[in-house]
Amino acid sequence: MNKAKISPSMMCADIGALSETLRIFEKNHIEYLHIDIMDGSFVPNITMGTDYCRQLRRLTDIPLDIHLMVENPQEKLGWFDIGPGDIVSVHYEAACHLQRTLACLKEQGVTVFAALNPATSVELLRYVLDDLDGVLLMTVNPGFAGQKAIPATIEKIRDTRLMLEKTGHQDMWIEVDGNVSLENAVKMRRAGADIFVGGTAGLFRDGQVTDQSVRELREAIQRGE
Ligand code: S6P
Ligand code: MG
Repeated sequence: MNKAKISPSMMCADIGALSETLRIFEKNHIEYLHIDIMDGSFVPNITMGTDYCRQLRRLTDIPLDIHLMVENPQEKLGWFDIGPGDIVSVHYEAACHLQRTLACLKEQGVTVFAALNPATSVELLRYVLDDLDGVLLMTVNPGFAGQKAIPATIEKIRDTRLMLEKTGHQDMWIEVDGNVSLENAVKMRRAGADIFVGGTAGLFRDGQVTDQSVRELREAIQRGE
């Protein structure tokens, strides 16, 4: 089992309290910052972009976990200031030539993940597993924070972990994104997840993150071990 990590969803963070929020993350050894890049086309919403990533980089040393929800991701990879230590996730459903896109990311030295919508089978990644460091499983349909998790995604985490073990990729990461509440975090960890995106359900429960909300999420994850 990989060591569990938390990746707070920055679209849920209070923009007026960004510096304080980052200091709380640093103090609590938060491992990544999850940044949702939405283009209004692949998903019905528009969120953060390249400048936001650049500014965050200036404010903290916490590595970025960039979740690209955009059409034609390959042509946009060069827009981001990314490098070793950062995670970049590309959606299977958005990349026409997924293997080529993943290889391109690898050349940039980043940690490469493929993201899957809830309805997409993990079997579809079987022939690109060697090009991946991890899989990002959406447990809600991408586009918005504050949704309810789709129950079948717990079974999907289990199936993914099983497939990784069977194919000799047991060290690969499984990231879960969507409604990672304290209750769901236990089940997700038990099913085999390693990286937990903390949003309105788990980390920003009262709109703000606190030492206590980080601690409670870590404890919930640990209860699943
Ligand atoms: C959704 C996006 C996610 C959300 C996160 C919010 O499209 O990819 O990263 O920001 O899931 O978390 P929560 O706890 O509000 O569902
Ligand atoms: Mg996300």
